[in-house]
Amino acid sequence: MDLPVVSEETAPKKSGCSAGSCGSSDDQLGHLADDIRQKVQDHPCYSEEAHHYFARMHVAVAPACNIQCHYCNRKYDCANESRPGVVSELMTPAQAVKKTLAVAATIPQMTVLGIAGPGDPLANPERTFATFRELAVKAPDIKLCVSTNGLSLPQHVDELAKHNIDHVTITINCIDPDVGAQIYPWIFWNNTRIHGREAAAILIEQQQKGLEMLVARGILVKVNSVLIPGVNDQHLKEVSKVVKAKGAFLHNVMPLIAEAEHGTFYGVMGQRSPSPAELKALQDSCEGDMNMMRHCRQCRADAVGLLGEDRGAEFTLDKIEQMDIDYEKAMEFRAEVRAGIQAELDAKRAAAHNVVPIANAPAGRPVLMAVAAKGPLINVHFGHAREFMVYEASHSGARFVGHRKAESYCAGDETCGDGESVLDKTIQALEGCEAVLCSKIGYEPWGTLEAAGIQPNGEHAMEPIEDAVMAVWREMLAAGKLDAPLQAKKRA
Ligand code: CLF
Ligand code: SF4
Repeated sequence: MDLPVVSEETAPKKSGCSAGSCGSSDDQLGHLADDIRQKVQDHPCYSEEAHHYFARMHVAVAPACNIQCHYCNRKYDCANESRPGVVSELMTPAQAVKKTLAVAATIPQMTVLGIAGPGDPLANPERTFATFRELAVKAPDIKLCVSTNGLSLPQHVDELAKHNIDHVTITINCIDPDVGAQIYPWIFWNNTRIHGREAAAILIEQQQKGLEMLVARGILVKVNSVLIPGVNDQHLKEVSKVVKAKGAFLHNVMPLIAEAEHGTFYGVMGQRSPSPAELKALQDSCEGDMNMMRHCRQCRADAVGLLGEDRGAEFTLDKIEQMDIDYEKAMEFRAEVRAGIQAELDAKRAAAHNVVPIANAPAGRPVLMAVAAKGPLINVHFGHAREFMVYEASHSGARFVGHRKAESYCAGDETCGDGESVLDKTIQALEGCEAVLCSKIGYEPWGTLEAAGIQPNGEHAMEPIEDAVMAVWREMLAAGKLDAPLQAKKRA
């Protein structure tokens, strides 16, 4: 994989905000109370804007789980918080602390340490809290975060509060035990394995109780839900309403990952995953009730780096052993880097604040555009992109709506190997997008994309994403391309 580093190319640079080009990322934080904004502004999962600038890491200290989900096979990562792929190294708390300090010293933008598996962190409370306890002392500038299925949550809420853990994710796939019985074959509860509807009812009750207890203690709660077509797709809007009413801060609806080769029940049974269009439609329908997260990358339980990148290979246990870490010195550097990013974001928000709305804004339909970028600038060659961020541009601005995974078209040369079939797959992944913005693109893929109805654009290299997306939208508008509805063949 193309391992991204925070370099001149990927580091945040200027990100001026021209009229009409600021979308949800700025608006997202504007309405929040100061104390909440402090908690989310540098958390890459809780703020869409922050995910362009700040990194997170997970330490895989929690191997066991107390429930079974039909989408999980723990030879692969926890599907709640990770894409399938084995955890490379299970760690002891002491190793996890060492790794965290090494990453923090190397990646100053790493602001959050999460424990998200590969099992359930609260089914492994000694290992989880030993890690948090030590990090709270040794790296007080790192936010601590945990993701759980919620079964054991109520009994651990006080401990979570004691360690100053401000962010907790609960995976809630249903609030109806009949739906739950189709997702969870069993739970392990009071030393007994319980099956079916009864198991789902206990799990749901514990999740809801845990949510209420966390909110009562002022801890921010994000709810993750796995969208499973035909099982909970009709039900998740109700879930969204209920968790919002109970005080959850953010709802992250993620697509089911079910491949037969992962050996999960759903994978083997041929349960399908939702399409990007189905996922977006559900997220849109929930949005009136709830803040929706759309930038989740379903990370591995040992992920390191910006969301969507994986620098884990740089921090294996043997490599960490070789590192000489002066954390006090690193803390100074971290503070400098973060102050720089903060100044950058403040300037961006001030510019957004000063934008005067355009009277009689021109009509023109919304357009989906794919963007090849790491961070806030358009800085990735089309042929190197492993994912594309998708923005919806309209007269009200550019709005991040999701991302699409892709295979790298080629490793530096557009004419290499079996580039054609990879390109076909990328075109399928970009279904519904009318333009793709990247730093550069080769002649061949350009022609193939154009023929497929996706206009390539390499003219906005190193420009802020939202500005570039809006510039392209305005060009399309001026060219009269946005008067008629999009032809059905291009939309999902
Ligand atoms: Fe990790 Fe989760 Fe904390 Fe983030 S991930 S424990 S809240 S620090 Fe983030 Fe990854 Fe999605 Fe999770 S992108 S899978 S939502
Ligand atoms: Fe797997 Fe996570 Fe479900 Fe446990 S809670 S079975 S680890 S997906």
